[in-house]
Amino acid sequence: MKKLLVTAALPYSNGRLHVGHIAGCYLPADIYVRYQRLIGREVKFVCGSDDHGVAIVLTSEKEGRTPQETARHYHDLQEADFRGLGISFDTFSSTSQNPCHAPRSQDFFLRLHEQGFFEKHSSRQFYDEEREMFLPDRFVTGTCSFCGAVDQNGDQCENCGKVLDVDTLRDAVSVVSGEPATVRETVHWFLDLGRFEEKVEQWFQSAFLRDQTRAFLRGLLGSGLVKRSMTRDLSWGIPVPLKEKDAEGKVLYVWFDAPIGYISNTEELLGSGEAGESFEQWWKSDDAEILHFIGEDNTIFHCLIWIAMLSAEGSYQLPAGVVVNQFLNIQFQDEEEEQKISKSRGTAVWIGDYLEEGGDPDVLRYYLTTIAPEKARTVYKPEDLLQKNNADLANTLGNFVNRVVSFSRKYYGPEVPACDDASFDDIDQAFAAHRERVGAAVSAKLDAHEYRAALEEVMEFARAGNRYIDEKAPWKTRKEDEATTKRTLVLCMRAIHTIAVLLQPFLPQKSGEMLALLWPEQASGEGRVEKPWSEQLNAPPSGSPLGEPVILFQKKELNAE
Ligand code: B3M
Ligand code: ZN
Repeated sequence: MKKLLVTAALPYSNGRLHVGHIAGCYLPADIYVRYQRLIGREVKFVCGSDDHGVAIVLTSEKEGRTPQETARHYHDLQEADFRGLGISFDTFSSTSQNPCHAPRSQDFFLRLHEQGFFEKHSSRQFYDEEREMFLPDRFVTGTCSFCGAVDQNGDQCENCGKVLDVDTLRDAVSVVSGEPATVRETVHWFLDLGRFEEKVEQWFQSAFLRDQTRAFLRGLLGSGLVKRSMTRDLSWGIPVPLKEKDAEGKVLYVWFDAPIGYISNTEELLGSGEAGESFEQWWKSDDAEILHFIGEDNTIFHCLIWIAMLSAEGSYQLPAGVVVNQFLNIQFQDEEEEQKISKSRGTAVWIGDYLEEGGDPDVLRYYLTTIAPEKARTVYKPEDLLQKNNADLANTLGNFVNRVVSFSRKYYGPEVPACDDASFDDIDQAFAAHRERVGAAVSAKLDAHEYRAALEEVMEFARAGNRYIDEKAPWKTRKEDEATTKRTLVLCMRAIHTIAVLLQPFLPQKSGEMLALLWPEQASGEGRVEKPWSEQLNAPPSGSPLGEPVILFQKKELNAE
């Protein structure tokens, strides 16, 4: 098994994180990473904030900070949110604070420059006459001429995904002054993506991509790749590393330096070789593979531009796949239609608020996985979260666990009772057989990046456990048939153990509590047990002490309509 480097998109450090970010790429990446660690794979999970670009400059102006202060401020808030949700990065660095990042990015730029991959030429860009500045990317808004969507920026249409520039963004207005934007000539360094079409096409054949990502890229490849400027007229960013006059005052395009952050953050984490381990053993070695997790709006940048950049640079390996989620919309109880999650329209559910209000991280992880936008856009409904907390987590899972352990402790003492495996009846057999297969079913779904379906396999087994105990009714058999009653309870305990092992990637805390309850002897430290995936079919033997039952999931009051 190759080593695995997983990256999750570097969030812009100009705002807090909301549920859409988490559902988009951080949670699926974390689930996959935890699963891979449990099956014994060597994994590095790399992320960090994306600190450059116009977005950070605009927020800084609005909030009265310098760009560096803005980047630090939001980096720290984001890091706390990720920690609160149990997102298990090996590093959450920052493109403006990681000392490896600027040199690594400039080196990358120079490698392309030396090989003659840049074309320097003058092009027309939006300009703000009043503020005397060029208006790259998000400094302008206007209407997308492809699909007619209003309020789009000068880089990409959020609605149709097309690239926007002076020719395709209509009625452009400067975000800085509010005045209509003019157009002026300026010199930039362009990468002709068309030169890499074959390379991208080859990569596209063998990489892991979901169907809708493939279809989207097919369309773009079909209409031909264009030249894109890799530099910007901006004061915040990484200086273009060329001595010539034209390069003065110019910085690397944020989408040029940001993905290089995956490399430089690995470099910062592992060093460059002097101390033994090196980032190159992950980025330039056959025994490692790389997997990116992103949201749909980042597809072009990762699957076309980044692949072209890496192919041009030539020394790094291409990613084995890019796992792309679609957008998560939101719908509040009193509203008829779902809408986009938006900070300005106040339709975001912030992670910081959720955690501060005492929200359980595993409950949010659970809910977001059940609505994961893997194939199409899906909708977050606050009521739905409460409802699933009550029905799935508190009832199907929590009650089941509690019923079994409390009942067994009450009548047979604080240890796992005896069980004669030779006397299974048909119902026992069927339930035990389900347990034998559920692990492989969950693995197969996780291997295919179908997180939602993987979790559903576990929950389906938990529901089967509820049906099993209802059918066997140990509260009835207790009086006349102790052996059968004990067998029922033990089979349930084995099932709970299996469920707990399989839930580890999804609900890291709650699964640990379940394992500690069932088999406290194996719990290490503060009740934290990490069971290898292969132990799903192990279970505490008869005579093994049980923990004290706890309420795993609190029921939540549903708001009346
Ligand atoms: N910062 C876009 C975003 O936050 C961008 C991702 C960079 S990944 C290299 O949506
Ligand atoms: Zn559009």
